[in-house]
Amino acid sequence: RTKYDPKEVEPKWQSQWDADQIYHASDNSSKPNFYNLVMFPYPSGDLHMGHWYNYSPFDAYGRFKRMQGYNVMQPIGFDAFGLPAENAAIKRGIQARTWTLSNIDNMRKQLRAMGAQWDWQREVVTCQPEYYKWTQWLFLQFYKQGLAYRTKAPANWCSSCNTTLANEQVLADNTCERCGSVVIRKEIDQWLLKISSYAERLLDFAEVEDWPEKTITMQRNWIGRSEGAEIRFKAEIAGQQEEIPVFTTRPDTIYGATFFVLAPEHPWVEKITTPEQQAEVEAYVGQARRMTEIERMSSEKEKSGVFTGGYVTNPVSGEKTPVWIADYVLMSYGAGAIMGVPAHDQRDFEFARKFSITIREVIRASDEEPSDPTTWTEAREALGELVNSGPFNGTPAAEAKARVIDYIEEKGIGTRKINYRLRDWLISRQRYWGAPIPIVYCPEHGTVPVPEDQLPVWLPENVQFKATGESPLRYEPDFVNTTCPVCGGPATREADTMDTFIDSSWYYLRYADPHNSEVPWSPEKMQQWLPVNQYVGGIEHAILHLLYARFFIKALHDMGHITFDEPFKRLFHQGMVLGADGQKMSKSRGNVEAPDKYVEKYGTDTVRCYMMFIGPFDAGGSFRAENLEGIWRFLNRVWSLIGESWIDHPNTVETKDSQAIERLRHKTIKRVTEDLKHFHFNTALAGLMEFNNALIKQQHNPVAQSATYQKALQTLLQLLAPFAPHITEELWQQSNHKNSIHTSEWPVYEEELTKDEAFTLVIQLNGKVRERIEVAADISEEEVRTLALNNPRVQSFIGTAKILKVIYVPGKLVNIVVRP
Ligand code: ANZ
Repeated sequence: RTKYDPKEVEPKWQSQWDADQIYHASDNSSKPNFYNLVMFPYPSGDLHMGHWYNYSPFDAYGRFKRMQGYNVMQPIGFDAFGLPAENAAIKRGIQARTWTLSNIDNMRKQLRAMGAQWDWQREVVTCQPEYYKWTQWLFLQFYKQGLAYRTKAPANWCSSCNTTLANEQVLADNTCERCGSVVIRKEIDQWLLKISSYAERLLDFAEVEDWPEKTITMQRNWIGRSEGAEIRFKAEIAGQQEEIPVFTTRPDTIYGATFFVLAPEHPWVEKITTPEQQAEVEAYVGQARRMTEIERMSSEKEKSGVFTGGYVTNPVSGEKTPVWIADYVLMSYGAGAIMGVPAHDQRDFEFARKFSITIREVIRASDEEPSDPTTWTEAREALGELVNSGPFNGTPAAEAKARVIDYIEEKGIGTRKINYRLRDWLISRQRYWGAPIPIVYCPEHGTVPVPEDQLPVWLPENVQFKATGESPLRYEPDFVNTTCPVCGGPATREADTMDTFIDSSWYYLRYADPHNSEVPWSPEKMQQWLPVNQYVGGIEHAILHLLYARFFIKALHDMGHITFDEPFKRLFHQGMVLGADGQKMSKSRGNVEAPDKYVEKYGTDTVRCYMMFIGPFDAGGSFRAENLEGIWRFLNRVWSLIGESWIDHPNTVETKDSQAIERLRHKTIKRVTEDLKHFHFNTALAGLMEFNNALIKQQHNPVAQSATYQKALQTLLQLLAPFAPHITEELWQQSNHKNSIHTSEWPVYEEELTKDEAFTLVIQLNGKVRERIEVAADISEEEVRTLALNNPRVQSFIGTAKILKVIYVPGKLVNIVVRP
């Protein structure tokens, strides 16, 4: 009998599977299609522990679905644009393309070595012109719909990376996600996608089948819907009657608005400020510019602000209200101005206390005595009724909001309004390694989209990198200088490239039709494969990638390019694989483990199974190299069990143990099937280990000669196949199977046989049947005695009689002999 040698077994089957193309998903299968998707990797150069942790269980799931009879598509590709390639180009003088493609080559090898069922014919690489041509095409579709627009906007600017950053790339401490430098604000012409116009639609998850609740909540909070009103305050400026709107979620508190605040960047600041206050106001505006929104909004920060000298009139109460500027009011939210209601808003309360502004209570609980608000320590969120509110006095708080809104709409001084925190998506990057934005600027015709038949706008090679803060493409005359598609006159190209989140917003569509050169995808392929049945990836993508992808799908749906409305039916987030010390793996902690050396030592199957055994897939766990031994021994035991026990021509002698083995087989099928359905890989493996142990126990007993036992061995291999695809394939084919185990049918179980065996125990008293009860098959004599003697019916027959003896006939009856 040969030793288990993964080095021999694994490459052999990997080439065989490739040659037989068993993992290629046909577009025309009679089986139902199942699209199993995992977030594609960035081609950093190496598959790390996290990839293995993510991909092994994901692949096991896909294999399970295939064996269950689905035509599974499980593609892989590379998210190949982005900063690291460009940084390599700058630092080491390597072409970004060369760096990227050689990393991809290496990672392809590693991905193959993993033995996952990748459908390589569908590979997608986002930096290839065949792909980014369609990324550009998509941009043009958004542009045509008015969903892509260019504007001067304050951008997060990292002086070290020399680029703008999306809000999401700025960390909470206002530093750059990539390099850690402080991020500043800068006004610059940029392209944005109007995701904000999809805010309401994106809040709706009705079409989603199974998404983690926490991810839905994160997206909803990120979108940040607020219901309230826009109310226009009146101002007299240079003798003119003007109106300045505020956004408030609490119109019911309008009588408590004792001051008014403009964001420092608000266009009215200049106009409303009196000459006496001008110097102070200007100094404050300058100071606010140097701060981030996050710093400005911090509740820790002491309130600051300056009086402008100007006043506005409250349109409901008619009260003359002083106008301040303060940095806690942001220009980018609502109307960029607020009515300050210190009695009921904590920030306003702090502001009013600091600057001795009147605090007027306008909502009071009915059982509360009036009190002096200057003695309060914080704003009150009382539920009660309106007070100090003129004609609204006595209105219950619950109704007040709607009543005031009705009133202001009637009077034409404001409107109901829903506001969202979600900002438009800034997609311009002043960077080289991305898809060029397909726009041309003509002195005559302004902004002109590149005609679709001229795509792709090629990304040139050998560009010069200069630290200018502008895209390197701006300094490539061959790229920048072009002709206007409208008039043919000299024109210049947009030099910025697109955010790579655009690439990843649609790659899963392309997998369905990867080689189509006419259209980005055909409607038939969409029909066949989309939406994605199962998506697996990290929770860190809960709001960025996953929200952008949903936005893309909804917009494309509305444009008529696709018929579905949600990209991913089911979503699962894997946990994180930690170092042996329970800490996140990181270079600085020195606890990083490279999977390759363990693959080298134990083989892929052991590493895969170990990844799944670490802990619940959604919880993650610690990677402890010494624990690989346990899995290695398990696979070796499977190897020798099958090798020694499989009989070519069983003489099918069943024994008294056959039934127990058959029951355990059904139980195990049920357990593993249910566990795999719910991504409980670790407990499924535990079930397989128990099954294996039970079979080993009987290995040298007569039952091992039975057909039942042989069938159990076969089931063990099949159930283990998704976890350890190579060893099971080897043993399967050694055992005279002609086809791959991975295309065999998943074993089915009978519910009846998964239950513990039971029989009806007859209880007699002096030979007369007095009771029948159901008991477990393996019940002991001791238990039978206790059950029989404590049975209430039996006891009533015994009464005060003396028990002489209890006779048990196993599996049948118990007779109690008594003397009256
Ligand atoms: C008066 C008021 C009274 C408010 C009260 C709250 C409580 P959310 O829920 O986040 O949408 N606000 C409006 N625009 C702002 C801006 N640009 N910068 C800073 N704060 C702004 O918050 C809406 C509330 O935040 C609005 O309702 C407004 O304060 C403030 F008892 O108006 B409120």
